[in-house]
Amino acid sequence: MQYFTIQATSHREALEKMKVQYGDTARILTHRNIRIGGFLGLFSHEGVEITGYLSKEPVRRKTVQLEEAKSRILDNVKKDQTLSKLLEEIQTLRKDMKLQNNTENKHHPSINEIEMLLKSNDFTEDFIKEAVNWLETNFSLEELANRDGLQNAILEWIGNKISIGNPILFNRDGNGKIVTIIGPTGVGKTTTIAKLAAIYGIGNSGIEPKNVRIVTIDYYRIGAEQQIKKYGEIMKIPVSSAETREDLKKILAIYRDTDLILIDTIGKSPKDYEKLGEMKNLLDVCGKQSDTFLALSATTKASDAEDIMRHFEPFNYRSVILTKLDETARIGNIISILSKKRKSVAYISDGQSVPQDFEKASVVRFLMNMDGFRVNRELLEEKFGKREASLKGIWS
Ligand SMILES: Nc1nc2c(ncn2[C@@H]2O[C@H](COP(=O)(O)OP(=O)(O)O)[C@@H](O)[C@H]2O)c(=O)[nH]1
Ligand SMILES: [Mg+2]
Repeated sequence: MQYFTIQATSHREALEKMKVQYGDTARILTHRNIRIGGFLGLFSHEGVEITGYLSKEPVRRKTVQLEEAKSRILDNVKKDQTLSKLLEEIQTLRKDMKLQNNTENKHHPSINEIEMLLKSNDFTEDFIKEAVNWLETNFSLEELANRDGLQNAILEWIGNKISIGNPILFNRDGNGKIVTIIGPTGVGKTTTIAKLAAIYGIGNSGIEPKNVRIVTIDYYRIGAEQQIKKYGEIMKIPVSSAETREDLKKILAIYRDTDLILIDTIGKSPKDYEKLGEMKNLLDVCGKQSDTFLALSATTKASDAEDIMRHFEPFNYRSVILTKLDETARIGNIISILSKKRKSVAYISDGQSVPQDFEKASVVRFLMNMDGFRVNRELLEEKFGKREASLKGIWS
């Protein structure tokens, strides 16, 4: 991008100079009054300074457009068109002019570039608007011209919008820690339960194996119970199923001395309010002891994700487990909605392998996933790595 600065004694003269030197591609960015010439402030005179840049496309003169439109209208009239046709023409012309005014030169080209990148990463319109607004109000022209710097800045801004939730924290009072995973059908709740059971039950990444039990209330779906029982068998972790509040109460009482009770839940459609109500009633037996996570697939559309979060709100889930991260290169949709709903994400799941494809969520990991950005990993590690290291939790 080529920038220019022009000084002149009047605004009109500055514009004329600009036209002569740069023609139709010149776009003005700033305009200010200055003092020109002189020595130590003496003999100087008033003047103006304009700055701007050269656009790739020359501005199509509006007068040319108007002329074209006028002859189009006259042609139509000549052809004996009705008055309504004429009105239609005028309206289209008006719209065209408005559209052109709206898109032309609205933002600095660097901001346009960021806007496109955010769009291609599936960030929501609201989120993008906020980002553009932030760039417009906080960056000087000079800073805007530094595109790499701007990309780092916007990534950091996005990073600050991502909230990372604590992983499972074990009670110190010896009571069984209950972890419940809720969420729509097929997002990977059962797979995640198996992963957590393996990580904590078998011991992994330097963790002492813990006493783990699995409870399933996924009895509606044929085969669902077998699925988790199979995992249990392989890992030698007992699996019980609960169909009623009484069942669940009993099971929790029996397992009160275990380190971790993982509860796998029914994956009914979030729109099936009746079933959700039943499930809530059943899970209420766990009381405040339950640490509840919402499993959400990274492939979910932003509007659907928002609906899901709303429907599961009554379960008071503490944080989100983002699943199927391996199935999409774009996560702006989820980041936008998590930020809008002020919800944190504690874990990510990025594949079907138990327990490998599972880790604590991290801002750096999310930002590294961003498509089309020239990511400076070191810089991001420095900004966010330390903060994440200080997050409590035994498993890192
Ligand atoms: N690609 C991918 N598939 C997953 C992931 N987690 C689970 N799955 C698969 O998604 C399907 C549904 O998983 P399941 O755990 O039964 O979902 P649930 O209905 O929520 O319990 C299974 O085929 C899993 O192997 C993941 O992180 N990535
Ligand atoms: Mg399941």
